[in-house]
Amino acid sequence: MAAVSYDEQIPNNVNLSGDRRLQRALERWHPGFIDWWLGMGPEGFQDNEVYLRTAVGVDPKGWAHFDFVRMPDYRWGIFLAPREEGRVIPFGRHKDEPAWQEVPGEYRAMLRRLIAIQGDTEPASVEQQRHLGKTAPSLYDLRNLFQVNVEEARHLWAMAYLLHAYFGRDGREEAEALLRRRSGDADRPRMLGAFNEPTPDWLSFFMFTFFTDRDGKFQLESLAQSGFDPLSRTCRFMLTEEAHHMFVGESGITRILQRTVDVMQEAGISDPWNEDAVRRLGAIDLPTVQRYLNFHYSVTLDLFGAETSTNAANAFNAGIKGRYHEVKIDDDHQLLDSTYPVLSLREGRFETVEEPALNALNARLRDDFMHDCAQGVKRWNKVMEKAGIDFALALPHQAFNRQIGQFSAISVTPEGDIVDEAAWEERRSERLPTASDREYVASLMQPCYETGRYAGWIAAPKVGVNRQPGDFEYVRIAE
Ligand code: BYC
Repeated sequence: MAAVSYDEQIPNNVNLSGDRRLQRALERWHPGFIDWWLGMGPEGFQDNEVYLRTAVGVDPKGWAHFDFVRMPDYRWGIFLAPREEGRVIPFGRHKDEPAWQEVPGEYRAMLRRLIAIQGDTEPASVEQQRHLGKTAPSLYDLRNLFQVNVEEARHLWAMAYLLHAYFGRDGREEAEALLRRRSGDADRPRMLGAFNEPTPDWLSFFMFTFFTDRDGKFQLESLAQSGFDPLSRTCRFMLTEEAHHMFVGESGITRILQRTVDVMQEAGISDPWNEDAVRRLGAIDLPTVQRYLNFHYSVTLDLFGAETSTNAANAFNAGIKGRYHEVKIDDDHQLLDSTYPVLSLREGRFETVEEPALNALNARLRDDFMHDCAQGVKRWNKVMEKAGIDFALALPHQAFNRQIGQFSAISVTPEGDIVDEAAWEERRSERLPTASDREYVASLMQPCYETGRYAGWIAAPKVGVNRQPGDFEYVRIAE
């Protein structure tokens, strides 16, 4: 396994010093990246020391090294999972041919587009989260936010590397463009919808890392199957980082729920729908958590594209983007004759239709994602069950609040009833965060930077980062 070299300006395990042209190209991109980080990365805290983990190798078991570092000095770099000798393309028309080490000419445009989309999401999320440090509920959470941010920035490096190393001049231009687009900008927005939504508060942040980073897990896993070996190896290593981001989201919401039920129990509030009573105690009421969940889940479902897609079929046929856990699936991996059941709209009603499996790949990946989300929601609901509070969070119906695909044309309740637009609008405030929900959540967002202390709306974590004690100073705030 190639060890990570930290002696060079750009840490890497791809023998960058052996390719002077590529090294120079990346060294030219580097200052633009640092400018972007300083201008669009976390606001403030750039001079504070933060307890961060850095990759020291690509072995999933022991890759991390924890230490205090100023974020601009973080050792971003290029880390690929080790090359598997004799790897073959696992699916599609080229199944069982040797995996490509160079970009196959006929699929160049398709590959470049997928890598650019993936690359675009990474800086976008950092931009979305850039103001959150000012309102962190604890030093522990502040540190987790920054860990997520530096790793998303490293994922940007991963895609910029592929563009520079394998796509010549247009790859370089694409890598420059990744630094120029801006989340939410009217003229130069990020490519995908969810990455232009603001992340104004920590409830949104935890929902984003639970749902949207999970989209990342499923998309990266499908790209990790790719017959283009450098993409596969890059994504395999990125997946090990993504797991932590989903942990931040899942545990963040668990801690919010825990605090809410604790406060309700202490005050003897048994009716979870009594939002005002819970709010008067400074906790986040459960219906508000549900509305935020509805928003983030539905916006993230859009990231999987249309239910039936020839783009997805072409990428699979070409051996460029596979299915989730492709190699573990027991079928012919070509899908020429098979079908897949897709929830569809037929004459104004839902109907499950057997579509050609190749065209249904987006729907299939979305199904895998929905299943994974449902498991997480079950774990969240244990908090209320244990406290004996009669409230369960639920994923809304997959057609609820959609902007992409066939369901974007209809109005659907979280329970899955198709209603007319006026009826939907009338009850919007029960289903999606309202201005007053957002105002209330915003009012709670006061920083809590005292070592070992937590804001009143969130419980302390069960264990510290890298098993550090409860009073550990994760971010050195005091000058
Ligand atoms: N917004 O045939 P369709 C992550 C476009 S998250 C705007 O269904 P396809 C992360 C589509 O481009 C993972 N446009 O498209 C998480 C197409 O346009 P063209 C990111 C959209 O290609 C947290 C047209 O509509 N990675 O890593 O099958 C923090 C027709 O649609 C949207 C990837 O997504 C949308 N939501 O599916 C940090 C992987 N949806 O070509 C990071 C790469 C569709 O007709 N991307 N369109 O002009 C893909 O695999 C696919 O491009 C998509 C879309 C799944 C996104």
